[in-house]
Amino acid sequence: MAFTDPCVITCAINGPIATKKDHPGLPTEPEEVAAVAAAAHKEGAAVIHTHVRDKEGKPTVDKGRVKAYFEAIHEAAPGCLLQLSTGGIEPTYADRAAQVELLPRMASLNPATMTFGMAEFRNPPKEMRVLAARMKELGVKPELEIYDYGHIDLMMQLVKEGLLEEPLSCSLVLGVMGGAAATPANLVAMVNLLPPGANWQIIAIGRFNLQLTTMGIAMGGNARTGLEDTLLLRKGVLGDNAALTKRLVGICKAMEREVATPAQAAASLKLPELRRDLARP
Ligand code: KMH
Ligand code: ZN
Repeated sequence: MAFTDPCVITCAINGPIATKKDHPGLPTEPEEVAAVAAAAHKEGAAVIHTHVRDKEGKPTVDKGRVKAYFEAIHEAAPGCLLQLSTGGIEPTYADRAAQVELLPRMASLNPATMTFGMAEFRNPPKEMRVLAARMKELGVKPELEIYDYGHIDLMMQLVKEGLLEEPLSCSLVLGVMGGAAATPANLVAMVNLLPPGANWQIIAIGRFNLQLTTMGIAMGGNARTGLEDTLLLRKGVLGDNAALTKRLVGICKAMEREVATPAQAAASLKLPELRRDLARP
């Protein structure tokens, strides 16, 4: 990736962990998710990453609910690229994985099991390989979430096994308790370990979100923001998805980096042909 490439901005609008008690604006109902996605898309997010919640706000893999989210987002923000999470702590791995049968354009793929704050984030090696193989078969682009150095080796092992196709789309997630810390040294070292031609974005969790994301943009990477990554715009001030997206767009502009349109993002991430996007067979 080059500094001259347009920056693909993803907004991760809700995540699987925060609740409305943590942030009253956290979108969980399909209409809320759609409104927030449209606002973030309008500010410049080409990609919307979402976790699906039930009526009580708890993570769910209910197919009807997943479809309702995607139909609502397509309606409110036509053109934006949708990325469905197969992550999360609560549903079983098999249930999380089954969501790709609904044919999102992209979905997360987490190569490794790890401690995630006080939780266990389970991605068992055999089941994870079954999911990778199925995504390849269905033409669902994996967004590979890399939380630590060894996850890069594991990802390359999957390439060797023929389960992942290059160019890879890697998310370097820094700042999770249980993964690599959000430091400039870790970001630079991990970028240098990626294979030539890989696309990467920085995901910086919590306190150092702004600084590390800015650094990723300055390095020519893509960038993610949104309430999944940080609930705050700055110390003591709650953020929202549109405001967080607008801030990243401002940083790109200040550095004279173009912000990618969805079409530019789809081309640079080498997304498979749009054959059967979710809710749009
Ligand atoms: N928030 C975490 C449990 C993903 O979207 O695939 C990580 C996660 C990643 O769920
Ligand atoms: Zn996620």
